[in-house]
Amino acid sequence: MTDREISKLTLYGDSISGNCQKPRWTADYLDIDHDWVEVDILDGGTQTEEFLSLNPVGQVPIARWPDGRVLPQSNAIMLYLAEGSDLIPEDAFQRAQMNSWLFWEQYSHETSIAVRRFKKHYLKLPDEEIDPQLMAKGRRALGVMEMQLTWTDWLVGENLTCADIALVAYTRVAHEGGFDLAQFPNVERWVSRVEGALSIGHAMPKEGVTL
Ligand SMILES: N[C@@H](CCC(=O)N[C@@H](CS)C(=O)NCC(=O)O)C(=O)O
Repeated sequence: MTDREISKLTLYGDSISGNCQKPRWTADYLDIDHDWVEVDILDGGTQTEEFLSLNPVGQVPIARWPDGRVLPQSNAIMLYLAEGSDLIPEDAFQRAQMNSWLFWEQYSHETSIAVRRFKKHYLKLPDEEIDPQLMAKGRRALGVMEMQLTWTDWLVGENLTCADIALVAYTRVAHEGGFDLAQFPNVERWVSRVEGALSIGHAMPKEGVTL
């Protein structure tokens, strides 16, 4: 993997991971030419010596450039790729609001919704073996988004920003973690809006997932 010759921006990620989709969707949306290298997290792909030499933390996504630069962390990669584009508000306060959602996503949303999804959908753990706090915390997070999206179409400002991309990543597949998005109708409508803006398929509950 490290020996691989790269001639352009290369994103390493696992397609089942919302975190990994964030930089990929951003690059696609902005027409940034890139290669994608699939790294299977369930098969230990992030723990090989080769991968650890790129990211000692042992996590995807990472972005790598031909000049040797490597950048981990989904939101950092997304922000770097989106620099100067309409995905980042020009107004300083709106930019701060976008960042506020991004920090919240990593602390309060991803840590409940993505974690419960991983345990339920991928590790196939029965509900009794999953920390009940994850459901409670995830529902609280969806409630916060529902409140915001009752008043606005996008999380910040009048159009799609990095905040929407970050938050939609796991919200659109929340049903795989046992969350019922029908109870959050404004969030449900926003998911379709963001999926439409990004030209990605709709992750339909009960009909499998299009990532
Ligand atoms: N805060 C990081 C989280 C990255 C993360 O948790 N990556 C997971 C996939 S979603 C991973 O690589 N897990 C494999 C492992 O820990 O071995 C980000 O947003 O990029």
